[in-house]
Amino acid sequence: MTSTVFITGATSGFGEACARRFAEAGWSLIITGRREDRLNALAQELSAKVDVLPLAVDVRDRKAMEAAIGSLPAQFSTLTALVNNAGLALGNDPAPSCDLDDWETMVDTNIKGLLYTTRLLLPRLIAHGRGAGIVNLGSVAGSYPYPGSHVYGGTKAFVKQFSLNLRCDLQGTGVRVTDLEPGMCESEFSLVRFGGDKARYDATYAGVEPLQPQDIADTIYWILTQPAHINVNRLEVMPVNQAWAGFAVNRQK
Ligand code: NDP
Ligand code: 8X3
Repeated sequence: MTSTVFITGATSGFGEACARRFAEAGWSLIITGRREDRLNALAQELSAKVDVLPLAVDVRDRKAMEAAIGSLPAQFSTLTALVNNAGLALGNDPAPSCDLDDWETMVDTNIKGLLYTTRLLLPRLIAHGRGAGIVNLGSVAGSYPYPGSHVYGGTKAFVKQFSLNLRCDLQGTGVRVTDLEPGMCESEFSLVRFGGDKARYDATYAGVEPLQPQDIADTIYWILTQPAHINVNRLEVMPVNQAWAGFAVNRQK
């Protein structure tokens, strides 16, 4: 039987690389994202190899998600895998000067969107049972604090704990859950974070040799194709040139 993966945020970065990686391995794809033109172009390209269903939907829109998932064709009554990838960071200014709308958008996308997708697809993953799996895109920002990470890091800490908690509730179903926690990876992520500022994007990655979306797609594919008795709980991946800084100490004059 052909395996099927549902990937959120497949219009760029990790999600797009993932769609290509799984198509290469012959999996059927359900791909989502808001930018319909990109989604349809990817679907058209990959449908030369595998079955692809594009769903142009905003993960923050609970009703639209319910409608899209509720009307999946019968062939998708079971799902092998879910990659909860859609997400974003907005800005990295200090908390007191942040826009509350940006904070809300991160919470709505990275937390609530991931929850809607997960809850709505759980019955199909459980129907597949043994060998099915969920990979949630957490981040090193969910474990290590840094200035300007505030809500973004907070959403990824939620994703980590939710993933571990979900594992407990899925005991006996055969469905695996992984929190994948990448460090710096070169993608549109930084263009989105810095409001399209290409100079800040370039400065972010300059001289680092950051991870590439293909690296993360290969890791996700590896996680989801482990033997059915193995659950990768959490996996941190960083570029060699990224590590941790020390504690910040404020010295009184
Ligand atoms: P990109 O900006 O390249 O891709 C983000 C994807 O999410 C796009 O396809 C975008 O599609 C989709 N998306 C964003 N908001 C929504 C929404 N409201 N509804 C539906 N889709 C949405 O970023 P990356 O590929 O780098 O990031 C993917 C995930 O990995 C994110 O969760 C990010 O937090 C996480 N991550 C990224 C790291 C990095 O350094 N790049 C490191 C660690 C984690 P569209 O705009 O078309 O809707
Ligand atoms: C994004 C990785 O290092 O920019 O999740 O916080 S980092």
